[in-house]
Amino acid sequence: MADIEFVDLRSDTVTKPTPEMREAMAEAEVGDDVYGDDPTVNQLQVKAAEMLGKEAALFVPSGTMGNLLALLVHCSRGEEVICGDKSHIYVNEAGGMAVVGGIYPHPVPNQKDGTLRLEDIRASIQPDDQHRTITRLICLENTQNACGGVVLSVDYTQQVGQFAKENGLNLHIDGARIFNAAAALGVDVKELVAPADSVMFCLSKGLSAPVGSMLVGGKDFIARAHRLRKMLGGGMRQVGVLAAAGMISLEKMTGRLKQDHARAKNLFEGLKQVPGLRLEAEPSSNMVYFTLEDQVKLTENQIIAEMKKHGVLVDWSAPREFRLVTHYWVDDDGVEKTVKALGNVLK
Ligand code: TLP
Repeated sequence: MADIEFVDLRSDTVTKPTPEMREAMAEAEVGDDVYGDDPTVNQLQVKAAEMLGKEAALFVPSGTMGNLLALLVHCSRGEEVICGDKSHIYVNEAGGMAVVGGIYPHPVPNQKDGTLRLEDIRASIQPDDQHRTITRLICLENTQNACGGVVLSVDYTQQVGQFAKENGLNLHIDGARIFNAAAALGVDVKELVAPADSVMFCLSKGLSAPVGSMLVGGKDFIARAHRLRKMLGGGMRQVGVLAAAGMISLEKMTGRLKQDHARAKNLFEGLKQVPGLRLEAEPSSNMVYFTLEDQVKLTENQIIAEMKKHGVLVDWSAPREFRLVTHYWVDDDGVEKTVKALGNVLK
């Protein structure tokens, strides 16, 4: 399967298009998408909305832009979003909501299982007081990347959705890996995102498209996001060449994510046997996190360099902590090779 030299576990963002995608990209019918003339983009948007059970969808260049558009539509300047303190929108999007939108993030602690406690959300809602900002939105992340790629359940999402409604707030889901979450739970993705007003998910990452994410929601919400996408420079013209790969992501790749999760479990079991590594909870999706025990004297960068010599690319996620991510281009041999290589490097 893999035609690559390295086993690349740095992220699922490194996935290259599959041979079928490359063929579809070469043959894609295209048109100027700013005129609404690209049939492949139009088809992808209809398909994405239908799969997630929402009215409309918009093809965007990246997950970061999709999340930013959602925040800009839901909140005006001086308004607030309640989000996890480990969420990608809070930590890893260059403060876009504040920089571009004047939107104020109100972080609450992500629990180990990725959830935000309802009591914490409740306590974060601003009172109606001229001194305060105005709370507008709750944002959840599923799977929750920095908590170990953990999966938020249907039940929990419903509770937060219900809570949001009762308090006049909207709910956005950063579902960069929502299909991984649905696969791990064994549910239709529609059911998982039903309580959300908007969802962003990535076609790149585990679904292997080279570029692109989708923002889904109600018709009016998407119409407003469409205008803002143009403002941010995300009107992409003959972009059916990318949407064609995205169609394969939705039609063919969503059904195979369980294989990546099984490989993550095998990797976790293998790495548990490697002295010097501390592994905690078994992975629930495609991410394996581990911490270096004090006995390991190598630095993170030395480990990265040594692993590269063994043909394996890894990356650290925090001091003394690594995150390894399985995806379409990591097969069983790749998992075995990684465990062996780490054993040798840490010997
Ligand atoms: N995540 C990347 C890095 O930015 C950390 C990764 O390697 O995991 N939401 C979530 C939950 C994400 O994990 C990411 C990317 C994004 C949004 C942003 O997507 P892109 O990279 O397409 O802007």
